[in-house]
Amino acid sequence: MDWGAAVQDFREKGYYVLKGAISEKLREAFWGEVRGAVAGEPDLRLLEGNRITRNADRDPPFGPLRQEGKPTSRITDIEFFSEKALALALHPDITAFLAEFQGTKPSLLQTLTYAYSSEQGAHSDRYLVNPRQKPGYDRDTLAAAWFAIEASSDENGALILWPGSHKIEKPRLDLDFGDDYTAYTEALSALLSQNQIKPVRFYAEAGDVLFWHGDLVHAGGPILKEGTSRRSFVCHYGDLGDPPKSEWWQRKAVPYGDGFFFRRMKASPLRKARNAVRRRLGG
Ligand SMILES: O=C(O)CCC(=O)C(=O)O
Repeated sequence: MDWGAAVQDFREKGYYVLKGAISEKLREAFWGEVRGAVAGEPDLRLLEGNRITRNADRDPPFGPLRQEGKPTSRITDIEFFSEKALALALHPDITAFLAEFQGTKPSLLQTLTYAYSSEQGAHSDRYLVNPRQKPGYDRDTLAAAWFAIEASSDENGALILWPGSHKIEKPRLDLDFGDDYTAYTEALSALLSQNQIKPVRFYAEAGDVLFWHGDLVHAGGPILKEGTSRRSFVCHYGDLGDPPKSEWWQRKAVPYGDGFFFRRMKASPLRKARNAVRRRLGG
């Protein structure tokens, strides 16, 4: 594989597709571990909009990952509970591509696991990915890999991409819109039109991997056939150094294949007690 040519194409368009990179066996084993974690891991976290909840604190635990009228939920950091998540995230083809892009070994910053399209409006990840282990990382090295665990179509909300949009200056959700997501996505959509950047849909086959540049505008397509799943796994990477150092006491860098991930350290007894009180008080 000519990774240099692949990365040149990526730098130009802002995305790159590796067709059929992931075997069915690995995809299904991964999803089996996701199901296992949902059923048995009290500390698994779920993100809905901006709200994070622990599996154990939900009533009923987890429930469906999509409910009418609510933002689509995603599991965060499944790699704390799933070895197969690491086998995907730091697969040799993935780390080879990212090493070519970044010029150093990639660090896995965070992961999101979806059973459905997020239906999330147009956005760039550049200022949305803020890893606790190193908030001040070099954002020019940010890239994502999106793994198709199943095929995507118009019915289940195939991803929407705006090729070349990583090259234009954009407003920020936090600084320019006070975290008003609707106003932010509307402004981005207007900016894309002004720059005559037209969207393309990514109709994935199961096993495809799509890389997108940290500043490429993308969106989760609307689900046209209610209830149709679109299982996917999204990993964000950046250059945090080799070896990377966490600036946060609860994360420790661990080598895996040709990259790194961060393991969550156990909370101290004092912190555990404080968290329990907070939860009881609903804080
Ligand atoms: O899979 C999706 O629907 C969108 C994912 C996404 O936009 C993201 O994780 O940044």
